[in-house]
Amino acid sequence: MAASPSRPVAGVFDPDDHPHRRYDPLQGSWVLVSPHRTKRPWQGQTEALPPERKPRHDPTCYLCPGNERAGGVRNPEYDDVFVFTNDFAALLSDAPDAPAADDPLFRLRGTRGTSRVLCFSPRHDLTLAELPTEQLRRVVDLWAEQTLELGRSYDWVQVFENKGTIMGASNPHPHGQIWALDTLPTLVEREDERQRAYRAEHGRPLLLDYARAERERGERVVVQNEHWLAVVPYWATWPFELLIMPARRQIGRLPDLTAEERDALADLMRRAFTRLDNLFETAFAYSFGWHGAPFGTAGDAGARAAWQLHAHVYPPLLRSATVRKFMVGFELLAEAQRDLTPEGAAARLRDLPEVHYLERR
Ligand code: H2U
Ligand code: ZN
Repeated sequence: MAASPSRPVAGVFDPDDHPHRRYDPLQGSWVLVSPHRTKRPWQGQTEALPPERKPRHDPTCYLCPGNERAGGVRNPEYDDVFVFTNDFAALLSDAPDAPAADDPLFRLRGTRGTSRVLCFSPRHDLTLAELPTEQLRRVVDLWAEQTLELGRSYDWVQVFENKGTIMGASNPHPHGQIWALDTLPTLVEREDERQRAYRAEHGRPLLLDYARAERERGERVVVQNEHWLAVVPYWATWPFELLIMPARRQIGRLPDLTAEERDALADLMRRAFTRLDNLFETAFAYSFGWHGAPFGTAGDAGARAAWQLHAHVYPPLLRSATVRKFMVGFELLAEAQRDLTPEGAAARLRDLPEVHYLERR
């Protein structure tokens, strides 16, 4: 074998140096880890940086208080959080019945649901990381209220946020979305299966065991408090991916959180997102969202015993405010792959201050 600059010394296996695969117990899939490649040079694409300073109110923003949205509806002069039905909803509550098509090559199912947009604050210029903790707490309450309400009609309530143009967010105004539907989406169905199987085999919820193990090991922990834990999961795909989960007890869904747990969550989220922003001194783009026990017939006793509430944070940035990880080639054709180890990523995030870089300037 020819010598190569990135080729580690063969011999005793070292997970910090040698290629290996790790198992994602929530998805039942594998990720290839290639730590020796972190030394390779890069001359690829860079992303344009968004402007750092935004106005508190933007007259052209369709989410700011008092402004007009598509179709001519005007937002109220809201001064807290604000929810409306997406003017371009991906799911419709009154979609017509679809005849089930069961040809093995042309299967189809009808589906009903709804999509909402959630404004986290009237301030156009702040992100979740910069919101005062009290306002972040209001956002947690809003997620819980919305989940409870939509869970009465739909099996799955997906709370999420796309942040940053490189993750497809259409507007910098701090906002998220909720899509609710009458069936379990594909990735959720797999988490449901995996958590039920783990509970059946081990007698405890998968993510409660995982949180305990990660608190003991410590090497992948980024932020924690009395009630919550944020780690770069052992099986992370994205370079600085985070998994946020309850630290100590089983909690099925957002509405089940106590007042104290909600305060603690606001604290943990502010600290975790501040660390991400501080890493490359930029508003860190991500897709972020909550998974909890399903509702309706999908939320039976078995599901409620197995599910642990958690949030996935998937940020694309890799080595600077402008260099992202692409999921291409091997990832699209074979399986997820990463270079930087989850332990290395967690150590970098742990080394950062919890004061936001914009506040320090
Ligand atoms: P994203 O930034 O994650 O794309 O969310 C913004 C949503 O806002 C998007 O789904 C909706 C879009 O359909 N929208 C409205 O409902 N009304 C508007 O006037 C513009 C955008
Ligand atoms: Zn705005």
